[in-house]
Amino acid sequence: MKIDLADVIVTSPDRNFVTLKLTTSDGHVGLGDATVNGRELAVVSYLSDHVVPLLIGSDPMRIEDTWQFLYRSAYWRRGPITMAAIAAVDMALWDIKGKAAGMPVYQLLGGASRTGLLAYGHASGKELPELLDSVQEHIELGYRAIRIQSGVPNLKSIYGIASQGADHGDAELRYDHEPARRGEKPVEEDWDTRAYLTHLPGIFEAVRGEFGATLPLLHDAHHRLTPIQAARLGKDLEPYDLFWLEDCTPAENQEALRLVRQHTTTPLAIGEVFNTVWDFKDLIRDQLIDYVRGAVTHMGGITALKKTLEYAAMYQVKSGMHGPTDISPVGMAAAMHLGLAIHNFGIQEYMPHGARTDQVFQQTFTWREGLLHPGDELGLGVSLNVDEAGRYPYERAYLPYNRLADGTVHDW
Ligand code: KDG
Ligand code: MG
Repeated sequence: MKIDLADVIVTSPDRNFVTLKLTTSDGHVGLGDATVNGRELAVVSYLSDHVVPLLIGSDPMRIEDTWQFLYRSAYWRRGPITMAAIAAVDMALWDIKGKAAGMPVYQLLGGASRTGLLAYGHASGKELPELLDSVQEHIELGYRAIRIQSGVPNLKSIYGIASQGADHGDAELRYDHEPARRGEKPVEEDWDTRAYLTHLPGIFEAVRGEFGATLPLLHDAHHRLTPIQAARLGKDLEPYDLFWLEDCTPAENQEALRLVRQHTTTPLAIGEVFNTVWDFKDLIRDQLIDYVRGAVTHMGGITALKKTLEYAAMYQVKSGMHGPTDISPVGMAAAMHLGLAIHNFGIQEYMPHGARTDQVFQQTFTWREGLLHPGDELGLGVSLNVDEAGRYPYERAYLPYNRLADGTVHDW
């Protein structure tokens, strides 16, 4: 069997997605997700100009060898664009291997370690009543774990608040499901760490007061704090028993987490913007985190994230794979197959994709009683309707960015 065709497909049904489609000489099709939100065309070029010519004629069964070849032969290693491109190839090859073997991918990875994947959804509100309603809605939707994001007094617009979609002129779009805005320039938002740190503990107190002590609650600080601010937040949230505090500091400085860890027992999750095991290595070895947020799409594929999670398992660190809507249905399927198979699964982030996206990508996963399951179709279980994809050409879109009151650019 040889790889005959490699197509890079860009489609923008509800948002931009980059998908690699490999077709083999005996007719198997494999799909891989290569979406990097706001930088999609860079991955398109990396794949089309540099990777596709290397794949044509090669053996699709050699997943590990292809990964090592693409990673090492480029000489220039790591980075979000390179690793998303490698991830797409890797996913597509697992998809093909599953179809050729007559098995869903999770069977190739060792088989199911559980009946389904605990998933968390996003509750949010500009004000407390909107947030409490949103938590209730998520409970009714079947979520057994819920992320809590709240507006902050005097800040117009911040990451993670669903109803801000309407403020940005698109009532159909939940802002937390799609913070990237179509347009020529990124939207500017505002930030005030002091106001946030003062406000948030009261929000968690109110949520616990309304919904009780047992519901697992999560929160995303989205890289905006210094280590000592993050340490204070972790301590202040201890009475509310969080499942995790996510991305409390910018992810580049691994050492920052040591300071946070020394001060708080609030569990820590990090790594949605990480690309390789090297970004996680010290954090895992020194047990500075509890959950690995890496996505299959951004960590170089199933092959690489599986190894990272096996290393994490030695330190009782669990998976918490990134699953916003900018991970395509193909990337989500890969996450579900991997999460079902590994022993140290923790939780899966899950936001449903929009209706147009579901027309472009036919999915076979199930969502029952708060648990996801990738289904038992061969391979990853996702197919792509190329004609439907063609109806939605790429549209330039950027993630927002933050400025402080004095105009300084701040982490978003
Ligand atoms: O593209 C950026 C989003 O994926 C990110 O902002 C979402 O932080 C996020 C999360 O935890 O889902
Ligand atoms: Mg996050």
